[in-house]
Amino acid sequence: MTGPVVGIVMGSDSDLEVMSAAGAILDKLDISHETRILSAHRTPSAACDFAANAASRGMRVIIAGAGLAAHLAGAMAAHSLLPVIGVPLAAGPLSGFDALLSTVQMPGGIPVATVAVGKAGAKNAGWLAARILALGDEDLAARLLAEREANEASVLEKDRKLREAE
Ligand code: RP5
Repeated sequence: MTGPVVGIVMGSDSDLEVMSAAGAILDKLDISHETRILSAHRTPSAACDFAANAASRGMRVIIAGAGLAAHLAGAMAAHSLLPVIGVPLAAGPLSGFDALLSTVQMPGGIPVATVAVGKAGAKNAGWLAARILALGDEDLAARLLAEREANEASVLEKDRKLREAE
């Protein structure tokens, strides 16, 4: 049995509702994943261990979501050579702007691919992880293409219905 190829980590259980959108995209594309609550600040050793062991456990991408002073994605990138996708979350009075800057403003050499704040970002983290994995997986690339075509058809259908109703 093969293990999860994507690790989804988040700083708190309060992030779970938004971050579950990343897992939903991976489920749709039949990509195995593991979800963990790990904090760069509250559980630094466990977060470090997860990142350090992810590649040897068979993971190929890490998605990390956190709010406030969001250092989780950076901590993942510091302790692993896997591609890390950071999802800034709106968890306080600054509505995610704090987490956006904390996640995106990484020093040179320790990259974090940062997506949008909140649920759109969580979804795109799933899609981006799939695109990375699809580089070495033709079947997954075909599933991604089919999903994009279905999405296009669905929007065009909504447009057609709207015009019909006018
Ligand atoms: C961050 O602090 C977490 O990622 C979360 O977004 C935020 C608030 O956490 P809780 O106080 O709700 O546990 O570390």
